[in-house]
Amino acid sequence: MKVNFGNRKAGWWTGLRRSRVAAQVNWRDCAGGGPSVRGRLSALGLAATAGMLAVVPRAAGQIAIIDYPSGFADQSGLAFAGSGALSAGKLRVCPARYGDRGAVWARRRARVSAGFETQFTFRISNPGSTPGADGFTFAVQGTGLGAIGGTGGDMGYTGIARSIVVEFDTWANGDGCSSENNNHVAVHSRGLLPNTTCASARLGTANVPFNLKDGQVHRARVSYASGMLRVFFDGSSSPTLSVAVDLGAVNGGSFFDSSGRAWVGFTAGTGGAWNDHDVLTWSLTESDCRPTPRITPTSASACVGGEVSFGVESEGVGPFSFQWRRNGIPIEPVDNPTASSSTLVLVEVGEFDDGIYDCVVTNACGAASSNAVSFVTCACLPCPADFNQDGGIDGGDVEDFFAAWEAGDCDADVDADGGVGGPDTNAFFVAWENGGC
Ligand SMILES: [Ca+2]
Ligand SMILES: [Ca+2]
Ligand SMILES: [Ca+2]
Repeated sequence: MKVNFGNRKAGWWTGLRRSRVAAQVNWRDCAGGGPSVRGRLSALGLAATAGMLAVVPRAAGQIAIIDYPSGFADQSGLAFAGSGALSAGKLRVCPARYGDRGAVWARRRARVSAGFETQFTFRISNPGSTPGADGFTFAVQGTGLGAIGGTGGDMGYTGIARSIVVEFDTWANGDGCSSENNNHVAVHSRGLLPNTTCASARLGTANVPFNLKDGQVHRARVSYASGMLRVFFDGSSSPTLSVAVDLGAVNGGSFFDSSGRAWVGFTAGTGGAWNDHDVLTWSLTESDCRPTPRITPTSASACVGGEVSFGVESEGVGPFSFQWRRNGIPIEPVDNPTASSSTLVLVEVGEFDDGIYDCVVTNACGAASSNAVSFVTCACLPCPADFNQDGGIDGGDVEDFFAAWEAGDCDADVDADGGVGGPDTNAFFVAWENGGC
């Protein structure tokens, strides 16, 4: 290596050194001793923050998929069966007339397998000269939008295979089926087999603390979480009925599709006595069961030619698939086979690898992106005195060193401690004044 002492300007760099040290103090004050990658990423026009990417990590919680908070003016998302119909902005699931039945289903299937919550207001009214009958159900089924069951005490659901219902029963049939009394709530399912109001399908039952067919508007809430189906009334936080049931394996069978979804809606029936069975508002949220990917470490650097790896971990139900991205652009597995695995490995790294990385993780519930992490390559010069690597040691090296140092570029990490700070200037000048490495 040629050492060019001729270009050294005694005194010039000493003053520069003092001013740069002062600048360094300010930098550390402002940046709080931030990571060495900051400067390089800034030069790339990037910021090491998660918000930079178009897709942000998801928040755990519920996804609203059915939302009719003030009626059903728009019925495009609904399917009707039997005598189910829209009536003045309400769902008239079954009208007040002799021997009828009806059903209304949301056209969009709900992913109820991982948990859901639904709320609806209902009114059972207009009995005419009869005592009023027979009741209605909130139903979950894997049969189809045309699903409809029997009339009368069958409440529009007896006969629907692959279904589970919460029945609101207003008539004591006295035939061993739906016969508890004329004011109860119960859960019925036979898994893949056709459902029935009879005891063979009864998973739980309870009396309702008010008169279901009093002609007033009532609110029901049905939740399913952690293997427990619960029914609440009129804003109460105490469930009227709680039933332990695995919706994915009732009688050993599942009525979900491969994504854990099923149709949800209402059925109702009338017989020798009748009511209007109306649903006035309805909402349903499904539990967000997408992955929750998290990458560690959140930033990394490596010497040019070195290797680095990022791992992503995710809670939720597998199996998972992975797609790593650099600066928001998917990395093709043909270019890097680890881009479709849980650990991204970058080998023989160079500045072309610098950037922001994240990973999109997908399971049966959908896709979610991880936090964003930053990566930058560092020169890790074997001879930092010749900072610009032109073969000579002179003022040009001082200038280039301080340009990198001010930018926080990890190339200026001369003492190789992982950060860019005051000790690096000392380390640089020790090497530079010695005129070699
Ligand atoms: Ca009944
Ligand atoms: Ca040089
Ligand atoms: Ca350093």
